[in-house]
Amino acid sequence: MTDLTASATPTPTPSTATADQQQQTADSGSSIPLSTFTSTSRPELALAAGATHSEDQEVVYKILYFKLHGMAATTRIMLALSGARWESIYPQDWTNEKTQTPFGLMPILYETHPSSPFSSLRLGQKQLTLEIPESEAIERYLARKFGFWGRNPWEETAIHVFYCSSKSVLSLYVNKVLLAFPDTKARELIKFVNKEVPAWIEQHEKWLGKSETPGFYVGNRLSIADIHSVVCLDRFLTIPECKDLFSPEKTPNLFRLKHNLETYPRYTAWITSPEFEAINVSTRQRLAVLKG
Ligand SMILES: N[C@@H](CCC(=O)N[C@@H](CS)C(=O)NCC(=O)O)C(=O)O
Repeated sequence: MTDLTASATPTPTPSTATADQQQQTADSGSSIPLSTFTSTSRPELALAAGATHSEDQEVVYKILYFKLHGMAATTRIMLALSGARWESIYPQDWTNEKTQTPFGLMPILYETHPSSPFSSLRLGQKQLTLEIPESEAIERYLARKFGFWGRNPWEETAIHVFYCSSKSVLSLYVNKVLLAFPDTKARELIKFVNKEVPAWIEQHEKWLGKSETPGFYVGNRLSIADIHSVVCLDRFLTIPECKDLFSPEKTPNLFRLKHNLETYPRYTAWITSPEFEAINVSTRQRLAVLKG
């Protein structure tokens, strides 16, 4: 996807480093951790990834992305809901930092395991940082880890269907509308508002209307489908041309989903935090530029 960034201030980062130097970088605060995706042994990575949230409370997560909601919104919400130690980190000099990331794109999740008793490998002695690129891989990884995924193949599939559907409609908005050439933007927006959003609403309302527990896509547990659809709904509510499509009367089930998520104190704490508000402000500024 095209760069949705605002510009950032330069800070040089070393281009080659030993594992220990990499770890120092991870600990130094301002710079992003250096890449371990292809440089660390597979058993170590698998072991770290397999640790459940409750097994290793000392794990620290960092999510690297621009100071925008964009492709990090759902990940940040899952991290906030999980109760894990986490922080958002932002590029300081993306042009240089980009070359040290797996695909030169964000978001990237860094999961640092400090010295940990459960491992017979290096984790026993040293900390290890797991690096995961690709937004969908990150989201699905965290959904599994934090229990926002299904408990059987049918639940997983239902969750996946609605999660993917919300991902598709959001990426249509970004790619077809926001990033359209100026002469086609207005036409693409009308098509999006008249066709794509109503189709999304119809299927999601229908499914949610038949939920065993109102306010959830599946069962009575929060899932990545619930979270991502609320991200989607919140985004649509900021598009003036979309606003009339939504209301508690017209789309009661999507609003129920949103209100249900708002009953989770950790979620509310995140969306009312100063950092969330700062991300709101820069997202609004960026969208204003892209809308033209
Ligand atoms: N397939 C990737 C796409 C990520 C992507 O396009 N990221 C953009 C920001 S939304 C980016 O990092 N742009 C910076 C650049 O291209 O240098 C994912 O889902 O994570």
